[in-house]
Amino acid sequence: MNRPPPREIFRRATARIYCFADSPELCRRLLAAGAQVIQLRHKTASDAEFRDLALRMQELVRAREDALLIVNDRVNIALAIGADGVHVGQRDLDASEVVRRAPPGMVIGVSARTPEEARRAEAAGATYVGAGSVFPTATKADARVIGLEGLRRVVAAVRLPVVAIGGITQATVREVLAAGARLCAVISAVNQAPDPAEALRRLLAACAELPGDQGDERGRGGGQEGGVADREGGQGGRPAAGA
Ligand code: TZP
Ligand code: MG
Repeated sequence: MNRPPPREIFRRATARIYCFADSPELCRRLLAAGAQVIQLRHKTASDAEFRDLALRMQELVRAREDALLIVNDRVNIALAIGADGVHVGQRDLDASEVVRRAPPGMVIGVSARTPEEARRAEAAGATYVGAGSVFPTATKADARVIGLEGLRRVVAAVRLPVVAIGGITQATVREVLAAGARLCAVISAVNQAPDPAEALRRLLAACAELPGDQGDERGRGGGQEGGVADREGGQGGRPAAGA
């Protein structure tokens, strides 16, 4: 199999829900339901447990040409196992330091609540910006709500693809994409559903045929609803330091 570099897999992803898994079993089910971008997020595992989970989940996504695994927070583990990607918040390791240490092609996501944070992430060489919390959420205790307006401001501030996060559900996913998000990151509406795979399938169906879909040239060309022409390339054309 000729698996493209992770950044290319990220760029090409047509499934517009960014998923989360904390077990290989959930990862396998989400992949089967169509997930292409999956983050390993586990706040309480020891480093040894986390590394083991990451390796097992990595094996599952590496069997696929169109899916990738992003490691949350633990940059040292992500780098040590050669993960496809890593995601850091504003209080984690500085984005430019992550970019400097990362191998070429690795996806680097950085959380940003404001246009200023987003611009700094972009200047540091991030691949995407994670913006939120768009809506109130019970999943992250310290999340502050930026609303759709805050999301639009982040989208307008950078050329990077923006991954919206926070309280996104079946009822809101389309308006979040319409605000310019490239992907919607969804935790509870998938992972706490009675059947996470089915919940993901329904969300993916709700996103289908929106501007920004791969088959939709309007979206790629910057149509009314959140054009993404400039947001798909990430670091395209502009080599990031150390990348
Ligand atoms: N960052 C901002 S909001 C959030 C994170 C990790 C939690 C998102 O979870 P949910 O359940 O989709 O609101
Ligand atoms: Mg973090």
